Amino acid sequence: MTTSPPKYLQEDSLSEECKKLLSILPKEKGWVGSYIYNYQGCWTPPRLLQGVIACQQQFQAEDSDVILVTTPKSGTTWLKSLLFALMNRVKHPMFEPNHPLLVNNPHVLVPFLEHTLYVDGQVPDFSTFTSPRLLATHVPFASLPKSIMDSRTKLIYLCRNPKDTFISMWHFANNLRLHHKDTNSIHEMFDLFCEGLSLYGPFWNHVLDYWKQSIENPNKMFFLMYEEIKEKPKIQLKRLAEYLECPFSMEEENCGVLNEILRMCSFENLRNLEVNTNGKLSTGEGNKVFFRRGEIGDWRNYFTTEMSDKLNHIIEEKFQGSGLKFSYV
Ligand code: PAP
Repeated sequence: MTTSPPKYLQEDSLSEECKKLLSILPKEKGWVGSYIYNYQGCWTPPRLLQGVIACQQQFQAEDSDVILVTTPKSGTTWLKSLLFALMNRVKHPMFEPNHPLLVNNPHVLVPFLEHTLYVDGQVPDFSTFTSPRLLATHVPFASLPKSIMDSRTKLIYLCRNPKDTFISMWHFANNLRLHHKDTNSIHEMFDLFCEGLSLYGPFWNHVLDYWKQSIENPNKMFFLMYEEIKEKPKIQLKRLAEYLECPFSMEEENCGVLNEILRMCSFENLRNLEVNTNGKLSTGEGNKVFFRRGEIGDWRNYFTTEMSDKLNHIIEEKFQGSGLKFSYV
């Protein structure tokens, strides 16, 4: 059982600068901590906001960086593992018995900028990183550190259909809330989600802003959905390799490297590893919370017809004319 919230949700020891900013930002009740604040159009808990600001002020992107951007609960852990395996397959061949993914949670191998590296507002130590650096973030497009767009850094964006995203988020929040006495009903959380009040919400703004960027600048931004990886994992992995300019050779294909990456990063395999069953992140969460069900369409087990209709209506309204379509909703 969790005894204290993960570090990025703790509200103590914030910098004076952050406290000053919080005092003037719009705030609303959060799902887990007491409040979330609207910074640059996006809802964020206080500690994460400190991380976002430190990252905006200090992060210097390198041309060779690869940054995974995701909406929370869209399959970040999965894509982190796939990208790590893909990009490090020369240094860490897939069939080696001590592959880092077998003994580390993907969040350790591919750290979040604002959740982990900059969460204390300090300059992190990048000296142990090898090039190309593989990093991650949940921040919306408007809040990306400037150097990311000014450099040749490549971005990969991942989202997931909003119904499954919501259910995954709701479960995750329930886990985090174990240390609180109160519980929030699914309906209460659902209404907040629909109003845009969720971690890094509004969900639709997050997705649409990156979607537009991916259309305008496909060499800089690769847009992907959880459902697309589930449906055609091999094709998506090959597309990612090509986008990152490290395509699979014929020999690798024949030797089963692709299949082995997909097998190693599969839900079943990662979930059952000792590190992901009993391990914990430095931010406090147990690794196992990142491996709940790993399926498309779990929302059907929770949504009423009214909830489904309401979200369909919002999706229709928000994404109309964008060319973006979610499947399995
Ligand atoms: P984060 O944004 O907090 O990092 P993230 O990894 O995006 O979390 O979301 C976790 C979801 O990805 C979980 O979905 P669920 O709640 O619907 O089950 C988790 O099960 C799923 N997931 C994690 N690893 C995998 C994987 N290897 N394959 C497929 N789904 C996965």
